Amino acid sequence: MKPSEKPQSEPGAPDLAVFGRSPAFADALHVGRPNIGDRDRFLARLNDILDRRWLTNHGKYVIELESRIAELIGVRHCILVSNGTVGLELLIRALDLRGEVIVPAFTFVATAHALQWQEITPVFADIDSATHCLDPESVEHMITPRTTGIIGVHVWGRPCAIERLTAIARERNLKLLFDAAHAFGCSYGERMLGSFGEAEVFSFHATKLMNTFEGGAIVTDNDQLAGKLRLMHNFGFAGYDRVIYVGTNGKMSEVCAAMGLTNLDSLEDVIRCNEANHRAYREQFSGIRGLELALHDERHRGNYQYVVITVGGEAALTRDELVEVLHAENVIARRYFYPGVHRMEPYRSYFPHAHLLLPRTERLCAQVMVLPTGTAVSAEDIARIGGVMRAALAAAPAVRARLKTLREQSA
Ligand code: T4K
Repeated sequence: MKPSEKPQSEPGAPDLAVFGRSPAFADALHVGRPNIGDRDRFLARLNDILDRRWLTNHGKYVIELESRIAELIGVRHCILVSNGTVGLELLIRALDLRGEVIVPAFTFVATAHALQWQEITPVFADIDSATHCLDPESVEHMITPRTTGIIGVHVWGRPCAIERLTAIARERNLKLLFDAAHAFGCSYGERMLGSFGEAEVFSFHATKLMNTFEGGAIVTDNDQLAGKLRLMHNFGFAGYDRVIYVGTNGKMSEVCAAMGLTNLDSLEDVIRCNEANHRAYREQFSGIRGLELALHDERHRGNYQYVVITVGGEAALTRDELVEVLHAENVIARRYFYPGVHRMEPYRSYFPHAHLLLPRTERLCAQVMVLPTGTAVSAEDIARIGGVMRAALAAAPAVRARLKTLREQSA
């Protein structure tokens, strides 16, 4: 509902914006508001960049950030790139993947696009309803003679079934890589995510736990692969006037690396803030029938960057109804990853029956909503969001009828 379509307030109606009350928030509360580190430190770095007139091409700040990330993850190589999608594209190409590659459909569309962009067919496997990550059994069912690899996605920063996927890849002679876009700062037991498979790719997009405005990183222990990736992300240059490989321009600029270093300095504070927000949401939603907050397994370290709620069949309102209620209150909840990559183009046209093979993905796509968190969201905001949700659920029949009327009026 747009603000111009604000309905008239009804006397005696629940205290909700869909009934014409003032929204709970004057300004929109977004999922993915950037976390921004110490401004003075960033500006000092920016001045240094300008003073030295070294703006990109593996400058001082890119080198420093690569070395700090490699150390944090516990790998030998980190190659910073212009964004996570380009990182995936480069890695897929460097590993010489072809034919078919198995991926989840419950992911951001970039995971599949990075394959399709190179005319490799993404084959969608189903997920485990408990972790929201690839189900190894479904992966096995999707393997054909044309399969060359598996891309696991650590959805919400929760680790994939790494051991089982590694065993499948080994047995079937497939390359295993991970889209770790959500998983910076997360671990699998004692070992950091980023250190598994052939290599892993982080995203440092503005909306991610740690941002470099736009950016990403490929991390690996494989020296040969790292060497190839370094050439590939810089046109194949191996020195002045010497191109020895086909490449593109996937480099990160100095200003992005300066932002990354600044944000890395405050990474632990951001994770602590996210964890506190996660706890606050947990308190708000505990005991509400049908609402389940996705938790982090205590055996692994989470970064808590996403607050993910599944709205089950027993809830008094559906996920979509709750999202409508929240949007009216200026809480811009997101339906990640609705409707599922298999239902987006071109995949929907290529594989019109894919949904029949992905029952758990289908269910989750209809149930998940992601709520605002990060350093821009306070405990008070979360209490207010909880209040809105409880008020809406308590008045579910009236809310449902009201939403129907509003939909009919705007049709
Ligand atoms: N693999 C996975 C599993 C991923 O989730 C992603 C990215 C990738 C690969 C690819 O990595 P990158 O190539 O992006 O590095 C967002 C992000 O654009 C995308 O990076 C992210 N995943 C995805 C989950 O979410 P959108 O289109 O849903 O949201 P967007 O960009 O409109 O931002 C969300 C909200 O955040 C906005 O409504 C407002 C707020 N926002 C956004 C920006 C950019 C701000 O407040 N400030 C900002 O600067 O995709």
